[in-house]
Amino acid sequence: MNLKSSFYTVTFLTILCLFVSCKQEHVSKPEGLIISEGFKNPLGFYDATPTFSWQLPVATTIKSQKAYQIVVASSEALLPNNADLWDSNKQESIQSTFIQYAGKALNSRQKVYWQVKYWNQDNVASEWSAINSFELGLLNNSDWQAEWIGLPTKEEGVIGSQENIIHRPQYLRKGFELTKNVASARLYITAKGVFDVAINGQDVSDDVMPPGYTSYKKRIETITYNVSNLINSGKNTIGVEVAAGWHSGRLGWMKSYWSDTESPKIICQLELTMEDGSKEIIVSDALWKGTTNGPIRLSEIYDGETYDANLEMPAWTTNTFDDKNWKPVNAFDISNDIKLEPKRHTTVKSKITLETKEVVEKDGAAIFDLQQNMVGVPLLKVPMKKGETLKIRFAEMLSPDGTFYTDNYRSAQSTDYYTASEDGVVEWMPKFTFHGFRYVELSGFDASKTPSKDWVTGLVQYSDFEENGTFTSSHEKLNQLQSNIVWGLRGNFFDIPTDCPQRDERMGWTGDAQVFGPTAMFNANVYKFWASWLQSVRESQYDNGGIPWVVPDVLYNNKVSAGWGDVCTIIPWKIYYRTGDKRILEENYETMKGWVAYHQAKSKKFISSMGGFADWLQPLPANGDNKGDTSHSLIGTAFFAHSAKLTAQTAQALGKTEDYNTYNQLYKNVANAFAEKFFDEKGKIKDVAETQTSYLLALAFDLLPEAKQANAKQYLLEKINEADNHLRTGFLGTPLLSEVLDETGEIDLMYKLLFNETYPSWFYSINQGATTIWERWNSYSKEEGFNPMNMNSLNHYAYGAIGEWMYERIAGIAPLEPGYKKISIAPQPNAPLNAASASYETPYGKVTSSWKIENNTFQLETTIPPNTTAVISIPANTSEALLLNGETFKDNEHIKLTKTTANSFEFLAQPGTYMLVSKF
Ligand code: RAM
Repeated sequence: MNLKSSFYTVTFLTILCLFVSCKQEHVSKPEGLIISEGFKNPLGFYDATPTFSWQLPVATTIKSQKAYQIVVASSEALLPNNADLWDSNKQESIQSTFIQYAGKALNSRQKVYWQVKYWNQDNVASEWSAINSFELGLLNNSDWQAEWIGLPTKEEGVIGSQENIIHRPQYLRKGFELTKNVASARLYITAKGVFDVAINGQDVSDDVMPPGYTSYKKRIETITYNVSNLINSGKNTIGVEVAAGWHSGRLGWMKSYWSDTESPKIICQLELTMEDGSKEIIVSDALWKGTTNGPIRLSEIYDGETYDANLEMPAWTTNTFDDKNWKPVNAFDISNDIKLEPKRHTTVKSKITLETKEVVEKDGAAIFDLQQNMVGVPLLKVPMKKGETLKIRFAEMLSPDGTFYTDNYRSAQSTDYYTASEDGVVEWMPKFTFHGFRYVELSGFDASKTPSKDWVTGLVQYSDFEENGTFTSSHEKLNQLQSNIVWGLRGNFFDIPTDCPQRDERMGWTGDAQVFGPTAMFNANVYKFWASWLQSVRESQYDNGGIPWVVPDVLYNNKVSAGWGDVCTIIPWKIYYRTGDKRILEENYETMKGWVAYHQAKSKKFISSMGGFADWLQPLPANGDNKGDTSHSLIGTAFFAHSAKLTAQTAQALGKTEDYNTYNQLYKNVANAFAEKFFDEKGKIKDVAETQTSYLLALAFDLLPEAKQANAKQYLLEKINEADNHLRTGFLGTPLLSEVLDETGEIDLMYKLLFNETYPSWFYSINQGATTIWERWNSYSKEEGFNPMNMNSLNHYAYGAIGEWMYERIAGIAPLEPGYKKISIAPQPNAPLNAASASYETPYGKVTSSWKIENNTFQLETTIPPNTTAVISIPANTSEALLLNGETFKDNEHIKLTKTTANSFEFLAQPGTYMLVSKF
């Protein structure tokens, strides 16, 4: 090569490099980094082998990922080039979610830093992401040097409203002295009960009723707090309040359980790293002191809280307080039977504030209306006279005469009391209880003052997750339904998924969870919430494979119900489909198999005799039974087949071919037996009651041979028609209505059912003033008042299961492949709607679908996130023009027309935003 040509070569290469690096500059760094089930930079993390996920930023240069590299190190300074824990190296892979950590083993307390970069579709590398971190909690019981401590409250012999033992809340404290300066401090803590902790007079956190509710006999969750800023060199004091909570309080209806409860206790370990690098540790032990003579006299989840300000102990969590009259606590070794594990989802917090909208005075009391049924506590700012007691009552609704409707709280007293120690405005909220209410009634306040709205504010409390899906439409009542669904979610995700949040129940009913789970996953970022509860489900499974009615199991009655226990196959599968994370399948696979074996044990020749709650609360049952009209055996057999099928699908996803064959064959055998036993050769129900739900189960779970299917569908339509085009379905049938009618092309009919205003229908309760989903289709009516049954929750999310169809089919956003790697945008417009839209945070980023009908055109605007593709389908008169972003549609690199029928266009779209307009 001569000088001149090498000059040209160098120049050419320089220009090329400039061009490439110029291009590289446009490939911005990954965003939205999370680990495992959706944690951002967590502290006290539970998972020593996490997965890593990130999102590609929205930019025209970024369509998809070709490769990635993750680096993990023990300090920030080592990143990205000297990762000492793990360097994945460049991996040719489109996967940007749930990549398994495969580096050095990580230990309790370890803080780990990580970063990721990716190569886009043109193999151009992005910049490195921001550095993220996670710090592990105490992963093993052997990490604990502390002991369980507490006072023997059981011996105090205080008896509650249902002859239950009341454990008075305890105040526990300990002073300690440090000679060196603290560089960093971690407090590891939990309770058999619920706790609140302060150090040197300052609250450690705003968590509500930690640690939350697990299968306490198997596992108690621990919480980690960064308390570096609260500890001084010299004297310090830590103080912990502990109340009965779920662990030692009244729960369920098992008297034997309440009377047998252990006195509440705490365990905590304050680990300090001093500035000189030395370590110190302060633990809960027999040297702590305690009292039950503090201001919280009583605290029960169902019954409420009683507070006496005369017993306040100012500054009891500071060094100046004298605890000479307090008693030494009892201390107990931790046992290995109960695992202490870092909490694997987020604690409950006060998330939303609701102002009072209206105040009325009645018989010397003041009633505050928040105009929204909610769950949490009131924040009170009320003028009082010294020595007077404020009585705080709650109700979800008022009776027509303006009095409180509390029959539906059943034995739950749900009443708080506050006794004032001086004249003036009292500011207070209960700490270790929660209520489900729209109305608050106060009596006992300073009668010389006129009640005003600012006396009561509602603090809405639920597990600290973010909402991540939205739905709205052109129809006010449909929007109210969406609002009711979301409020049902907020109200019943109080650390575990509950059936209802207000009466003497509030338990993790498995059937309710099973039907509402998928809708919850759209509305909120609740993967970790479900994964955590599923751990309790696994821990609660009976030895014979049965899954209890409620989880955690406090009924201890060894009873099982078809359609309830199936939560252990249905929810993991639904989560997998929505997230794409196979770990949820791995974790739950053995439980699924155990459950299917239980089904099998309850069946003869594949026909089930399991029984249970059946199509719970079906409206207008012929026999007046809460369990409805559908055959229990038919329901049990249908769920047997369905769980076998989901277990087969799981085996397939996990690459277990032999298991797949076994369970798939089992599903087919059960389905055949089902079709033979319950359907005649034409596909009509035989020998048992013909109900909407029996046809729905058969069709939704794919249990009929093709020859019978079409007819079965016709019989279903006849049943619906007989009911004047109204639903006749309870907990199990209702979620299947939309799925089956949609799949069989009966969109018109589904719209009819959804927009029905008369009983039974979703809008019926809205017409009666519902601001949440009700337990019964007719929990209340303007004509007839409250349903006479006191099992009548006005905040019961089960029928909110319709939400899934609203987002997936009315707005039209659904996964076509696990995790929304491939997305379906296929709205189903129909009268009376002329617009609807939804957005959803997929693991890859935000997807939106927003349509409206205007001047005989159908207009869809949709955004497809990076690293995904979408199949878009829109209704159209396809003989007329089609516009893309205002111009005549032409195939391009981003979007291609793949199919045209007489009344629809179908496209394959790459990431981006598209405005499609068709004649309609
Ligand atoms: C009631 C609740 C719950 C339901 C059970 C069968 O206690 O309504 O929602 O699952 O019954």
